[in-house]
Amino acid sequence: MSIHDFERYPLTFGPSPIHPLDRLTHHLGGAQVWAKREDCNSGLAFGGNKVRKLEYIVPDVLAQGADTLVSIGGVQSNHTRQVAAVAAKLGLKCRLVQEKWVDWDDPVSDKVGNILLSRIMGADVRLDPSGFDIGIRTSWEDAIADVEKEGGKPYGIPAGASEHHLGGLGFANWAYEVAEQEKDLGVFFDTIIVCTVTGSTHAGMIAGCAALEETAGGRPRRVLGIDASATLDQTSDQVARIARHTAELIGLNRDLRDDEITVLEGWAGEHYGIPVASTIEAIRLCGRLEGMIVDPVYEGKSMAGLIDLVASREIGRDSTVLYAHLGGQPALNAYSAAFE
Ligand code: 1AC
Repeated sequence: MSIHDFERYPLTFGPSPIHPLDRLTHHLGGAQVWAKREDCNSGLAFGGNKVRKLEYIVPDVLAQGADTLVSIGGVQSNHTRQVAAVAAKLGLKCRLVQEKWVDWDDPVSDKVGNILLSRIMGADVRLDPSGFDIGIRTSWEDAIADVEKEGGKPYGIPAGASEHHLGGLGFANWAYEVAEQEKDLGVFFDTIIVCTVTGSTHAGMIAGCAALEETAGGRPRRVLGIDASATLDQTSDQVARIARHTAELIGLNRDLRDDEITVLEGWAGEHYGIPVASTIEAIRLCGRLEGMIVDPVYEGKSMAGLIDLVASREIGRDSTVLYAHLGGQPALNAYSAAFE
């Protein structure tokens, strides 16, 4: 079995764009930095990394004859917004549990950005006071049971689609897509930087890169996850578990080594969803140098990591780095106070 044997329901425009970040590269004075843009990957509600994962989950939704997608995230979850978009596209209903994962005192944070888009797309949005946790949530299990009691046919998609058995496939395939784009562009990305919280984006990349190396003669590269959960142990365990499961699904004939699974701490701050000084600096830097918008919850933190790793030469001057932009920008609407 390989990644190519899994059914994929097309929800993206095709390969997401890759482009150099020349002015950022010049500013950092070191590694060549490029970005691969999941924020431009689809016409569904501004796209994002979850759309890629859902391409591999939708065939199972359709096979099961479900009529309602049930998912969960924080109030400003990008994931739930993308589930709402996919439900709308498929003509399904959508029930979303939006927990209070972030203690961010903005009076409109439950009204703007991602949650606004989910409401516009017709999702049944239910707020829940529970705090942050990347694991399986009883509020989500209750929502699935409620849809069933109401006579619906629910299909549960956990936070970030990460604890779903097919949740790592979207980004395993991303690795193959990168390899094709490298041939066209005449570059090789020796280092990938990705934000990690619930884990399946990062885990899928690890599994995909390992499989590429084993089956298609791919060159080894580092996939560095930047933790934005501020619950490092839980995220690291989840990344490792999903990476190993996904590697097995796509036919990797060996166990992943521990040194292939790297989650770096130092840029999350104390809490998921709360930007720190380095987050805000990274957001402003990308905006001013590249016109590229990154967000305070995910990409601002992974970009802060990239900047420091290049500055400290942990990523060498001769490195060519691919920054995975996962598409978290709509949450910015809830963070205006951070930029006053
Ligand atoms: C945490 C999964 C996550 C989201 O958008 O809800 N990235």
